[in-house]
Amino acid sequence: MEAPQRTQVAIIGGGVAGLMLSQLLHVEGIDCVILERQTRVYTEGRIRAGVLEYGTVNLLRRVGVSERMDRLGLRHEGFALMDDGEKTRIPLHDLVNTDVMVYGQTEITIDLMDACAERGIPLIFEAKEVALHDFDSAAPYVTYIKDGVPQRLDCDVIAGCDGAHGVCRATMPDAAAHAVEKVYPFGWLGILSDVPPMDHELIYSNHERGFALASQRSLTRSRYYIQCDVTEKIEDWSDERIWDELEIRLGDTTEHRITRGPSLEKSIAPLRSYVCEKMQHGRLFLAGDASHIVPPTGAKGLNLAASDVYYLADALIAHYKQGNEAGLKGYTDRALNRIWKAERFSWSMTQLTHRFPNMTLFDRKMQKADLSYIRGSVAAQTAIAENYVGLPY
Ligand code: RFL
Ligand code: PHB
Repeated sequence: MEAPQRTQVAIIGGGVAGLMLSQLLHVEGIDCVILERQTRVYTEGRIRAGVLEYGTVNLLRRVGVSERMDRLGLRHEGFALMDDGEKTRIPLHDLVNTDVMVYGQTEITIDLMDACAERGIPLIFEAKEVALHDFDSAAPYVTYIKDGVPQRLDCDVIAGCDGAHGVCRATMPDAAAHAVEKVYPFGWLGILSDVPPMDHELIYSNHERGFALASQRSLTRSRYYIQCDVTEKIEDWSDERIWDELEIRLGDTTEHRITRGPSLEKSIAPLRSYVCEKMQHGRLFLAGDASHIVPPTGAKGLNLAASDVYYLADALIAHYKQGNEAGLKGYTDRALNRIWKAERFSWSMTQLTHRFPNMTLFDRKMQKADLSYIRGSVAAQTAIAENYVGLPY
């Protein structure tokens, strides 16, 4: 065992939650160390979110990590809901005077990792067998293996930012008893390709063959998804088969034409809603996917990770700067209040846009009526818009 290291906040997980938290603490002079299980190349290669709420954009600006995003990100003033080919645009900007930013999670991860390197924030890759100790005492510590050598990190607080399959929630006492879950009977098959997007805005389409989404990463890189069975194998989906299906579900007209190209990445992700309502115990605090999952339909996962760590950083700053413990005590309640609203929005967008197995005619009529109401009501569109751009925090 190497001599113990010491920091104020030990952050487990170098995804968006952990990296963003490190920056929020660093600008306030609070020390932290990030322990990440994977290599840098692996973490940068994961293709995930693409839509940033205004609050997430502002957080990146606040910590001074927005130069590339402000230069390369695309401001979107609206998006479309399509049902059996009939399109309804939700004009976000006109309705709530706010846009969203299309800028990939991969790029944010690169920007935040670069900022850690520039600012001297220790980010330790390939930290294996991370284990949490004594977090119900005033002297917690974390052990891990780096390059085959056992290490010990003493700290004041442990931030569990290690995603849905990490060690922190698994170590949280009683977490399972506080979990609320809904599993959806389908997944999303995603394809990334260097071709121009079919439209300048996102299109969420409800089609009789299932849901499809036309998204993008830039003016030359498209990201598409189709609803599929969770038992499907990605090997059975050639690029051509995916493009054929997208053309059917999204329509292919002279106005909106899908440009085909070779896939850079293809994967299938299951959809679920999950909340672990126990987000803290003693000196251990969970944030991001470590404590909740949303179906991607509302584009909320990464954005919730950002608002969680905003609340956690706020509480830690009050603790260190003013000796005020109220923020840390109230962290779970404050975070859950926003989490459940994002869960509701993601669930309702999923209900509205997907074809469920065993759906009855009544269920389908409800989708149709819902969309017809949205189409004719500024109030309904405004409710969607304010959730999509992100509720304030
Ligand atoms: P992450 O990104 O999973 O990061 C957790 C990190 O912890 C590491 N780790 C460990 N490190 C040390 N020791 C251990 N024992 C560890 N176990 C795990 C992992 O290697 C990893 O680096 O969680 P975080 O930071 O909470 O961020 C959450 C977001 O990544 C996630 O919510 C979003 O990607 C969800 N999501 C979307 N969110 C949006 O806001 N907008 C979107 O448009 C959007 N689209 C999506 C999505 C997720 C998708 N998939 C693949 C589920 C689209 C898809 C297809
Ligand atoms: C994406 O571009 O990956 C994306 C966009 C919007 C969503 C989900 C995913 O709702």
